[in-house]
Amino acid sequence: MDVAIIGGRLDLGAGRRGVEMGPAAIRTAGLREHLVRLGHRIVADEDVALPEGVPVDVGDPTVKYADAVAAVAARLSETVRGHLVAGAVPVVLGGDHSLAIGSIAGAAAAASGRLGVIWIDAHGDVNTPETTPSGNIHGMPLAVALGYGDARLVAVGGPGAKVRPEAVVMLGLRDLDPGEKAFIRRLGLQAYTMHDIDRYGMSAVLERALSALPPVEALHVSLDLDALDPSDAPGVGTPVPGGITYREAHLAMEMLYETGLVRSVDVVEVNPILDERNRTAIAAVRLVGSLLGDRLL
Ligand code: Z70
Ligand code: MN
Ligand code: MN
Ligand code: MN
Repeated sequence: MDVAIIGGRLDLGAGRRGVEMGPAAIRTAGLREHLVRLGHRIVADEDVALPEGVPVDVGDPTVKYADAVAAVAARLSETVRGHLVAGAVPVVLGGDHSLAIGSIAGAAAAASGRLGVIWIDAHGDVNTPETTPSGNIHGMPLAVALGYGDARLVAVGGPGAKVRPEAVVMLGLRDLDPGEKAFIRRLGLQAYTMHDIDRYGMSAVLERALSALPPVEALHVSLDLDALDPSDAPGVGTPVPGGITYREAHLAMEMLYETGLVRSVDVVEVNPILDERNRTAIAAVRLVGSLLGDRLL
């Protein structure tokens, strides 16, 4: 496969700093070398950051730094769309999860609207300015992709929703705000919590989730490293106990690869300041490998 590595140097969507160094940590953990070893061709390795001249203002406290986040997301959207049209798989390194506003917009544009999104996260990231407890945009990107929230964010990469509710799968949930629970129920999203994974197993949960998806042209996999258990991925801003194991995460990546539909990827929320010996970034590298076809035998 042709792979484009895109560093998303953004932390304004998160409540704490440091996550803008995630791309450097993941590169240092050997992403390029690992993908080359697997037989892929790296066709680009670049960064997307805040355009010069865009003021960094908190602004509305219910949607902090929205102008700056929208500016980065708009750039990322174009970058992702460009690589997809050229036949490469964009791998977006975060950075905070608000980057997914841009990557999903770009992926949707390239899939002519027939996009599926697999959101792997401890959190729902479906808050809106009306429901957010923090004002942090990294708690909102999936709602934005579905067409809900701040107009500046929803407009990134073109007007309106980028994915339909039926084409979304959420996996690994264990820390949802009250407004997020209501949102998930109202839209009827396929949402699998840790309860489901413990009860039925990752394999059965993912099989069911994939078989319930409508026909899609492409899958975008958005992996927040805080979906993993903090014992396997300590370097994240909001560790939540009781998460997906390293083994379950790899199984999920392998099963997603087997669909043959994965066209774009986010690996986000890696915060090297909070990590131990870059373990979380190393896990991220191995997981991207599994998602792009690494086989044990
Ligand atoms: C909470 C909020 C969050 C991380 C997403 C948490 C948001 N639901 N935190 N990803 N790491 O503030 O909206
Ligand atoms: Mn947070
Ligand atoms: Mn997230
Ligand atoms: Mn999260």
